Amino acid sequence: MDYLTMKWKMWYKFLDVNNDGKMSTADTEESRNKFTGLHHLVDDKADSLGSYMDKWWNTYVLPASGGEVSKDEFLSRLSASYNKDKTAFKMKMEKCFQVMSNIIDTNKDRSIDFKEFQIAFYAFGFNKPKVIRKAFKEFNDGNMVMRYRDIVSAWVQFVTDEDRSKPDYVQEALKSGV
Ligand SMILES: [Ca+2]
Ligand SMILES: [Ca+2]
Repeated sequence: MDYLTMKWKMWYKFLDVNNDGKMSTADTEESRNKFTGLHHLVDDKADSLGSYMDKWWNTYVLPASGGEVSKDEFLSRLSASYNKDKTAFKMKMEKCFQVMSNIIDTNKDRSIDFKEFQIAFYAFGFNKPKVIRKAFKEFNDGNMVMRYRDIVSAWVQFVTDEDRSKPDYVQEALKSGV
């Protein structure tokens, strides 16, 4: 459990996009603006992707009403949900990263290319080009694009797997840069 809690703390830090020490709607806004700006999305496309992104935040990491969540609240919420029903927790996290994959796949070809991958990290305030490049290579096994299911399974492993003997790519990447 300690290992998982440590990874959830890293996730919290990653989600604190503006680095003010707490996760809140300000992070939702910051990530949405960075994401639409870096992809040069305008008008309807920016609005619709922006609203998907807001919905992701309010469904999976913030309370439905928005607001803010302290690190302690975030950890206790995750651990309560995890301990109540591990299978349900895992399914929820699968949905969480499936929805996110769909958002970051801006050209909608059902795969994530390097540009989409990089902008997704930048949108969350993770500005480490070398780490991102390395993660992309490790993740995708030398292909030019990544499949949703590889991204989803890596993130699901990061947030649900207690086994510290398995290599954890997301943890490795975040460790060297959050
Ligand atoms: Ca913040
Ligand atoms: Ca794509």
